[in-house]
Amino acid sequence: MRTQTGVSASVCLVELHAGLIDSQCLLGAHAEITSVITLCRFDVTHRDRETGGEMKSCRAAGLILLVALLLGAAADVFPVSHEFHLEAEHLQYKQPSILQGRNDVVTVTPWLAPVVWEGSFDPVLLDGIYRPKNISITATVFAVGKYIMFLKDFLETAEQHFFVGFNVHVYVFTDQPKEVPRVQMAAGRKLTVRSVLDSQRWQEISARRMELIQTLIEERHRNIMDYIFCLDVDSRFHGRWGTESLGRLVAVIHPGYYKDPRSSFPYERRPVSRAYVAPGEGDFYYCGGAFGGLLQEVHLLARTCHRNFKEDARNNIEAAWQEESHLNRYMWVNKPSKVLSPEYLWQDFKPRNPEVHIVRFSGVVKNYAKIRPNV
Ligand code: UD2
Repeated sequence: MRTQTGVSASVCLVELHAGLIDSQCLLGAHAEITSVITLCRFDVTHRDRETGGEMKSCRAAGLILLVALLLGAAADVFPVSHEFHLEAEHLQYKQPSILQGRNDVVTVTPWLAPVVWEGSFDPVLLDGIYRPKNISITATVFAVGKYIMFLKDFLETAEQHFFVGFNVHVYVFTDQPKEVPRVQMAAGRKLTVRSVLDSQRWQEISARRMELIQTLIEERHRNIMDYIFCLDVDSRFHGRWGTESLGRLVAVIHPGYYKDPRSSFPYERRPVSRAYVAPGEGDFYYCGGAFGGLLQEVHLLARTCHRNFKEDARNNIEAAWQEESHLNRYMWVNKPSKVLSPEYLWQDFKPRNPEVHIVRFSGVVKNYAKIRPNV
């Protein structure tokens, strides 16, 4: 038991050095470190009794060294979190109020995550907080087969509205790299094209995104404490999508279901699937077309959804809405720390509802039969 705990604490420390785990895991590591120290203490006392003090000095020195190493290592590796350190010195912005504001919508979930609506945040304040941090935002977008036709609009409107003034790195995954349109990008923004294979099934193209997002984070971003958003290509930006959307784990509420009871959400309802959500469970119905958060968090999400999707495939089952179903299951168990209102993924065919003061991003109207490889 001693050995196991020691090993798992060292693994955690190695991961801490590599910057791979988040603050929750840091707390876990701290607990592991504490238990290793406690066990070592027990070891010293116990053996001293057995051998009569002979081993005492060398074991005590070992213990001190271990404690110093562990504490030193922990002090070294505490990441500076974008999430919790919100420094706002000498910024000028509108006085906040807890009496006035949006009263037509709910702006916080029962687990106290903000729900972001126009009027619930101050963009000047938030940009002022995040600009000095020199954060970077990765965006992934897939344009496979005929969906390449949506890419130009997506990229051009992202230039106008998506994290304007911040470092943005867009990754385009496509089977037609030569068809990727040239779009003028502002300083600090860049685009990388990655080749992927086409598929005969749109379900597979859509679902495969989780695996590719997982791999991208593993390959390119192992040590960086920054953010990523994964977005559908058949969409355009119409209004600001910026620092107000940053969070540890971020989900967008689907515009089609936010007025409905959870019993009518299109969750996967077959218990045999790893995406299963039981009757009476689930918070909101979230979009597969937009989600994000800190790299480590999205890595965990993508890895889990991909694993569960593969496990389902082994059992000859495909969840009702592919990776969207797995995402919904994941977000039910692992609550998002920030929820974006349907302003962040509206649908062009839907008239705007009165509570939606601005549409920031929306899915374009498309003829599925014409653009998908299968029906
Ligand atoms: C919903 C989700 C979508 C996904 C899907 C279930 C929203 C707005 N959309 O939309 O994210 O969860 O349900 O699988 O929440 N793609 C291609 N080529 C193809 C087919 C798909 O590149 O031939 C990519 C593309 O980036 C597209 C995305 O996959 O935006 C999702 O496919 P979709 O838009 O056809 O899915 P849809 O409209 O059913």
